[in-house]
Amino acid sequence: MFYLKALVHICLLILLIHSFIACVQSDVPRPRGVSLSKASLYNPEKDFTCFDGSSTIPFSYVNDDYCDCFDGSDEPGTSACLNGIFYCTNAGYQPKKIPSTRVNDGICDCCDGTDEYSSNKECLNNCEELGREARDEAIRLMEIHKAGSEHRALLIQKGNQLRSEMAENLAQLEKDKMDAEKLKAEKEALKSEIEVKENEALKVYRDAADLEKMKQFEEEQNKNKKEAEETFVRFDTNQDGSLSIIELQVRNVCDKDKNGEVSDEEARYFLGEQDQVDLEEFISTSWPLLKPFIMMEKGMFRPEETQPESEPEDVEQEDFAAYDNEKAVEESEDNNDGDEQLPLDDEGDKTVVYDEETQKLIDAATDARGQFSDAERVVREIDSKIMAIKQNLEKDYGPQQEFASLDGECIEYEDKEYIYRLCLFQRAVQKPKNGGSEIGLGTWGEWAGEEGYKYKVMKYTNGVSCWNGPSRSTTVNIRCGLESKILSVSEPLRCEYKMELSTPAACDEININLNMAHDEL
Ligand code: MAN
Repeated sequence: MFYLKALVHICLLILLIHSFIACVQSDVPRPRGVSLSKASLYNPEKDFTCFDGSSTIPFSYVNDDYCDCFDGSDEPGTSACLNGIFYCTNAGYQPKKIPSTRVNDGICDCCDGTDEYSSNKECLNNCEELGREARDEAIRLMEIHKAGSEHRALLIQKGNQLRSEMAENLAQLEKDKMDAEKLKAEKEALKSEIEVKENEALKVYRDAADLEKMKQFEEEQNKNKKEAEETFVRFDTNQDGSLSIIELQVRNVCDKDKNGEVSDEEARYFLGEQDQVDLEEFISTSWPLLKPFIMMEKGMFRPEETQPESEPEDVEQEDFAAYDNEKAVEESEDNNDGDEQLPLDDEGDKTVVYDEETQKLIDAATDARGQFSDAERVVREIDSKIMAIKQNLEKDYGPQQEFASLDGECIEYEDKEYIYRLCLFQRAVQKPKNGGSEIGLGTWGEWAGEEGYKYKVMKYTNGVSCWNGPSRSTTVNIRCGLESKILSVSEPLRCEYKMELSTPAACDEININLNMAHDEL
C-alpha cells in the first residue's frame, strides 16, 4: 500500500521533472531540431563533423537547407536531408523525434509547433494541455493499478492456496491410488480363484450342451437323409433304384426357370450333370441341389398370417396344382413344424437351470467380477484425477501464481456477428449469432509475451482448421484492469484472432514502473 502511494508520487514527480527539464532544455542554445543530449556535438566555435564521421563542414553549413552529411546530421532543423531527425522539445509534454522531412510540410507534428516555423501553417502550442491530460491519464492508470494490484494480491494468495491444496490433493490421491491398486489386485485374485471353480462347474453343463448339440446335429442329418430317401423313392416311378432324366422331367419342382416344362438341362442339373443317379449319388449330389427348390415350393404353400385372406387361397390353389401330389402337401406341413423353429437352441441355453451348488458358484463369481470391475473403476478414476492435477500443476500461472485461480474462468464478448468465449488456460471459441455450431479458436498453448513482458500475451493454438488454411489460433493481449474482461476481439489475419483482455492479475507494480519509464525516456 505504502509502496503504491510512493509509486504514484514518484511517477507524477517524473512527469513534473520532465516538464521542468523540457523548460530548461528550451533555454539551452543549440541549432534548431537538436536535442539537449546532442547539443554538445553542435559547437558554433568549431567545424561540424557529421555523426557518421563521413565529413567535416564549416559550422555555418549546419541547417543551411543543404544536405552535406550522408546521415542527415547537418540538417536537423530543415527538410533538406531525407534521413535527418528533427527533435521537438514539446515543453510541458513529451519530447518527440520526427523525420526532418516533415519540417515545414504544412502539418503540425509537434505539440509546440516548432516543426512548422516557416510554413504558412499556424500551429497551436497545446503541449501544456496534452501534458495535463497525460498527467490525468497517468493518475487514472495509477489509480486502476492501485486498486487492481490490491485485487491482484488477493489473486496471488488464492492462487498459492489453490496450488498448495492441489499438491496436498495429489499426495493424498497417490496414497489412495496405492490402496486402490492393492484392493484391485485382491479382487482380481478372488475373481480368478472363484472363476476357476465356476468354470469347472460350468464345464459339466457346457459338455452336456455340446453333446446335445451333436445329438441334434446327428438327428438333423438323419432326418435329412430320410427325407432324401423318401423323395428318391417317390421320384423313382419305375422303381429301378435309379433316377433318370425322364423321371425328373415330370416333377414341376425341377422346372428351375418356371416356364412350364422341365428341360433336359434342368433335369441333368439335378442329376449332377449325369443321365441318372442311384440312391447314394442322389443323397450326396442331387438332394443338396433339389432341397432348396422343394423348400421354396413348400414355402409357397404356407399361408402367411399377414396376407389378406383371399390371397393365400389363390396361391395355394395355383401352386398346389403345380406340385405333384398330395403327399408333398403333408410333408410340407410336417416339415414346417420342425425346420421353422430355429430360435429354440438359443432359448434353450438361456433357460438352463443349474444345480444349487453351480448356481451359487455363478452368483459368487458374478459378484467377484462386479467387485473387481468396481475396484478397477476406482483406480481409473483416481488416475484421471491425478492426471488433471498434474496438468494443472505443470501450467505456468505467472511468477507469483497470480493467474492460477483464473484457470477455467470463462469470459464472453459479443460483436456484430459472433459471441466469443475465452475460458482462461482452457480454450477460446466463436459462436455465430445467426445459429451454427461453436468453432474452436484454439486451446491453451503458452505465454508468448516478449522478453520481460512474457505474462502480457497468451497464445491459444490448434483450433478448428481454417478452410484451405492453418488451424485457428488466438493471441490474447493482457493489461491491468479492475475486472477480468474482454475489451475487444479482432481477426487481423484470416483465422488468427486477437483479444484484448483486462484483468487485475496483470496489475503488477514492476510493470507500472517500467511503463512509466518507457513514457518518460
Ligand atoms: C468462419 C469464422 C471466421 C473465419 C472464417 C474463415 O466464418 O470462423 O472468423 O474468418 O470462418 O473461413
